[in-house]
Amino acid sequence: MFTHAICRKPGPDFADGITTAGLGRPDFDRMLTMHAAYVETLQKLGLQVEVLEALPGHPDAYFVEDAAIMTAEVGIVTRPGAKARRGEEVIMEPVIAKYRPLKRIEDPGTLDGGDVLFVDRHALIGISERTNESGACQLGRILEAFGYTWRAVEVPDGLHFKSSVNWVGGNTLLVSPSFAGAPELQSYQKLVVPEEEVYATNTLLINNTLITPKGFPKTRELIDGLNLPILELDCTEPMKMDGGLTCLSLRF
Ligand code: CIR
Repeated sequence: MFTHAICRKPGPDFADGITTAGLGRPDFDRMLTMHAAYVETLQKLGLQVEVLEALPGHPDAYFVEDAAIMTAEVGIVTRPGAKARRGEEVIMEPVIAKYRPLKRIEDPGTLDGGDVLFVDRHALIGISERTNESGACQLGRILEAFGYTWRAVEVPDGLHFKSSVNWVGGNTLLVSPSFAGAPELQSYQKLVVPEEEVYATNTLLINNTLITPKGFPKTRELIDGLNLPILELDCTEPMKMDGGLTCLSLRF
């Protein structure tokens, strides 16, 4: 059960963050409205949410998930794979230290939280453009010490592992077509989202409720079959910045 979340407000410079989406420049007011709706949704699900102020000079810092990882036992300060995002982790350190003892990913490791998917006490760690083998192994060793198991998974496309694979309860993953046959994911049941809706694989499971992006009817049909409560949120602005529902919070 998650009881807490940490989010950060997007700043007026958020549109200067890294993006490959090619969906046009996002709108600040719409982004703020969406972010507020996201925070409110987490609160309605019973989470106590710490909302940090925007961080000028770090346009992607509201994607808090990448700079830290929280578990029930430990907080891990990451080492973001994009040079432009370095420094966010240093600023997150005192924030997560209020809640958990700290560990750190060290050079030469790089790791973004967007590449780390927990399925109960098993971590799937994507090796991507942002996360390297060293980062994955360092995290794996930290987690092993607390009784978690883990394995690395190659990310052939998309920004992060969780841009394409997310846990939707039980033994089931919501995956993009690229991961439908992934050998590392063989033991899971998979719901495969059609190519044109890959963005919606970034669906977030919070205490048995699914939060999914609005406007992806085929994905909605797939997850309706899980018989869990589903909430839809408008994600058009974070989508323009390559971000989604999981990146906008740390849950623990
Ligand atoms: C970036 O490229 O780093 C940001 N514009 C988007 C980060 C999204 N984070 C995530 O998927 N965990």
